[in-house]
Amino acid sequence: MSTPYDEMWEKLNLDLDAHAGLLQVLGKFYGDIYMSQQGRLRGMEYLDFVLTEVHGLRIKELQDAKARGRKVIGTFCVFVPEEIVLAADGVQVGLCAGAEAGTDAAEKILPRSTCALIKSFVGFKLSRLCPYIESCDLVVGETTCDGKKKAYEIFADYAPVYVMEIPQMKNACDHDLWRAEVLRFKDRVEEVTGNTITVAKLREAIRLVNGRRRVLQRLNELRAASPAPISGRDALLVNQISFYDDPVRFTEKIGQLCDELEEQVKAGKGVAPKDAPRLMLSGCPMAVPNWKLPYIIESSGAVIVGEESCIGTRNTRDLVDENGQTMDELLNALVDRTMRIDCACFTPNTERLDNIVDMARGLKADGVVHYGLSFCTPYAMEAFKVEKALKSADIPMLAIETDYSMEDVEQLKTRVEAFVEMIR
Ligand code: BJ8
Repeated sequence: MSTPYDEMWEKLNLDLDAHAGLLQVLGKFYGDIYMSQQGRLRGMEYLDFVLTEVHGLRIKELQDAKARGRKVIGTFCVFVPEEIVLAADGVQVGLCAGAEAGTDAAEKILPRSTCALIKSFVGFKLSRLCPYIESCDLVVGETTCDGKKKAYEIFADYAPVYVMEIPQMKNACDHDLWRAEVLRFKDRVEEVTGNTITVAKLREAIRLVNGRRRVLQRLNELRAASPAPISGRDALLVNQISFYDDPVRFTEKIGQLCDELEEQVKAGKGVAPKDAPRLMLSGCPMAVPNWKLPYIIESSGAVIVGEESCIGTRNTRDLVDENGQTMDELLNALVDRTMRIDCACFTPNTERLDNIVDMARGLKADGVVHYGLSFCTPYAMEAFKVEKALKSADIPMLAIETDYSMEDVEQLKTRVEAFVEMIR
């Protein structure tokens, strides 16, 4: 079936047949997991629309922006400072992928024992399935886990890759290293976009991205209410779309969604019964369309009230100080915020343990599901410490390791249902 976007996708060199197959599967998956929910909020219609148009209208917007001279920069990690890209009048898009399509192609150039997130973005590129990657003027990698770091070396044969060095510790010398990297990135972004970043432009970009973080903080705070006013699936979708959508429009729309949520909370209404077990997710990021585990959890009678993840609060918890008057002060503020990110790639990473316990208590979570992608060593290792910290706080934890395939759905269901029953 032809669509109004076929010509655009063809120009982007997508494999049209494989891409049509992907969209068909995505549509069915979305229908089953999202549209089957009862009593959904009005504000979610916007998110449904964005998701339906995620490879259509949004890509058209990116192409139009490119035609006007703006550059598109793709990223895989919340360490990459979007504020710099926006201050240079660029557009930043998240490229992490959460689908199994393309895995076979990826496994021809990567070991099978690579996490699904990495295989997915490499597979999307090799199979010509992702219009975001194909729209990028620059793809920014980073030295976080070993898998990503080495995958970018291979990926550089297929896309214009630039890699930022992320420190592994948080001492003064690591701050200096990261500051130097942020400066190097600023130079590269200015070169790619042809625009000079001024103090005024950077401050404006910081305010814009902070605005988006604030609205997501507001959403997260509303989820502390009982009964839970929004499903975990819908909240995850909001976080996922924050990496693709226009930041101004997204902030406005999510503000409206929060207004609606506030009304729900005032009226004592929720999406699940008041006594439904409240679970929090913690661990690896869940990129679009990775909705498998949230669906299993919420189909077992529990409700998800928070995501301690980069596609969740790890990306929105801290704001950048907006008061800097000079370029130095603003860049220092950017560096300070990013150095508070508690990714498991850091050692030691004790602040993550405190943050998880605080978050679980703040959201009145009855339990935590720790989510690790198979072959992700940093999060798998840290799961043991997380469990210990939660145990001291009397909060039970279930550790799940999985990938993007559907093979283990029944097994996961059994484990999640047993955990939910235990909590009840
Ligand atoms: S700051 S979490 S976005 S690196 S799941 S690819 S760690 S093997 S995604 Fe991440 Fe930045 Fe950290 Fe956040 Fe490696 Fe693990 Fe795969 Fe991962």
